[in-house]
Amino acid sequence: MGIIASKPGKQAQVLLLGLDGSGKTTLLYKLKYNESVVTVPTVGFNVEMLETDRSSPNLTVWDVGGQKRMRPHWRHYYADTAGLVFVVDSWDQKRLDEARRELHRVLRYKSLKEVPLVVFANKQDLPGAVGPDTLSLRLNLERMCEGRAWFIQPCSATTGMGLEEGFRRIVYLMKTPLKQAQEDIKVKMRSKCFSFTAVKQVLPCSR
Ligand code: G3D
Ligand code: MG
Repeated sequence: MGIIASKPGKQAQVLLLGLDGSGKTTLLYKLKYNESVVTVPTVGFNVEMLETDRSSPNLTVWDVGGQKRMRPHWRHYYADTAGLVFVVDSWDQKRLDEARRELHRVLRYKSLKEVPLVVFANKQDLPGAVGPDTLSLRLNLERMCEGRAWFIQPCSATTGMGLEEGFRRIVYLMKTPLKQAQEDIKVKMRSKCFSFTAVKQVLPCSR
């Protein structure tokens, strides 16, 4: 019996957004199958289920195309979204302003007001990629995310670095009241050993 059957009704929707070429589809399939896939621009969407530990809902992850003509359709996925993941190409500095504008547009939607956010600072394997601190400033995250639980996760979708950590964080933020999450993060930052104890593991599904 699979975990889905042993956790009836426990399912949460995570929306994976970001500009075209930021690495969303690569990230989703690396996380799910631990395989680097050759991607083509996503027209429409990809959807995959990720299984989590018994205490957390499984995740239905929607990877929606990021091209300009697809972005007006993003809002059709907002209603049931419990967690938001925004992927940024940290190497392509020419498109960071565009990424910021699109992220801010998403965050202003009323129905996403209290939905937790994890930003993946992707393509950290490339020399010259900006780190999470700089990216957080360039995206003006602190100000835009007032009243929202959020986290920025450096990662590489091609090597897999940071992917499970980032998804563990979104699960944790989805499960934890905002005040407690902020307290936990402060305590763990102070002790310099930042780790999430509330969520054991996000396990990629077996095929
Ligand atoms: P998207 O789904 O957000 O549109 P894709 O983006 O997953 O299709 O990825 C776009 C391109 O970026 C792909 O290269 C992919 O291999 C590359 N890419 C994604 N993540 C990373 C990463 O972490 N590091 C590096 N170096 N490249 C990455 P192509 O050449 O097929 O366009
Ligand atoms: Mg894609």
